[in-house]
Amino acid sequence: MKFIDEAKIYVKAGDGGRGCISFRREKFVPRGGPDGGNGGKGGDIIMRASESHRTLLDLKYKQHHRVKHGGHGKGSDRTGHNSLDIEIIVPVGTLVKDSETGELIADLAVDGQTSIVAKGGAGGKGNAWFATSVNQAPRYAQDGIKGEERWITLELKLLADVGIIGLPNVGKSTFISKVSAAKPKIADYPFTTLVPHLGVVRYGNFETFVIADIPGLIKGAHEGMGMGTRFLRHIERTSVLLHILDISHESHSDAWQDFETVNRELTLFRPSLREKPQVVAINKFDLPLSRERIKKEIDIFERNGVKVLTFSAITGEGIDSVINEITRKLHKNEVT
Ligand SMILES: Nc1nc2c(ncn2[C@@H]2O[C@H](COP(=O)(O)OP(=O)(O)OP(=O)(O)O)[C@@H](O)[C@H]2O)c(=O)[nH]1
Ligand SMILES: [Mg+2]
Repeated sequence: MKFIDEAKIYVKAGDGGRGCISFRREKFVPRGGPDGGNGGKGGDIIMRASESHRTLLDLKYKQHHRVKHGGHGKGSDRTGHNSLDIEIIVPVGTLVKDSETGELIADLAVDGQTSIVAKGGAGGKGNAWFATSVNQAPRYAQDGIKGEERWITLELKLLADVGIIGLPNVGKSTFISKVSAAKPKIADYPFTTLVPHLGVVRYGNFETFVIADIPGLIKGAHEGMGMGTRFLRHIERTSVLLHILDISHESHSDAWQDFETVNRELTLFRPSLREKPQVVAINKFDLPLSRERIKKEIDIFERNGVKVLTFSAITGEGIDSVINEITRKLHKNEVT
């Protein structure tokens, strides 16, 4: 399924039905009183978050959403019927904004949560409603109120506790596939991962956290290099980042520089992302070249006051310590 995390749609709620002007006509009643019924209410447009939806793809194909107007009032005091609401299902984590003003209408962060994004108009009153002792035969009725209409922008920001960051090819997807049931594509070339993937990690007795694997970042990503930085929004709601590094390839310069490159892109995208606690870990520790170089690399990080772990996403060595460090930081975040 295609992963779409942005959409712009037009919503128009139902207009209220017209009130009716009518007078009773019955046998043997020469001048019957007013009996024009009220118009029915126009239906609302409601947005509902659902765990069963993962993308905004449906809304790319259907951009206009209109609700029918409420039924018009009729004679014999008959009220027009209310028109039915329309429900638009979106993935959990969808932000709804007014396209014109940018105002946040709703943050649908919980399964089943709903928000009315366009309110239907009330029906107009029929002439029967206006009858009083001094005006027993009013010859007027109201039109229904117009239903709200607007363009809205939907932005999906996945909900995860932990986000994995790093240069391309460092083993981010291999890690998530090892620790969760998520199965993103893994390959020995950069930019294998094109869209975010979520995985649920089980640890301790019955505890879990959600981790997000995103495309790799490179220098200049904020200017659109590589995959750019737009997918970084999907880790904006995380509380901890796992920063994976790789020192195994021949041409590798130094891990500290890679670490700084990725962090700089985070800062340029949004400074608050750089402030999230990071667990820093060097992958591919099964490879001799990685082991050979490790001491020098760790020294540099230590001098800069950054703790570094080592692991191998393929053999599994060191993965437990990485998970422990992540959960320690997650729990620390909860307390403070
Ligand atoms: N030897 C070894 N190879 C690994 C390890 N982890 C990942 N790899 C290999 O590194 C390559 C890249 O792995 P991916 O998991 O696709 O890397 P990624 O960081 O998700 O890459 P992008 O999605 O392109 O950013 C693949 O060929 C993996 O098999 C490891 O622990 N040891
Ligand atoms: Mg990947």
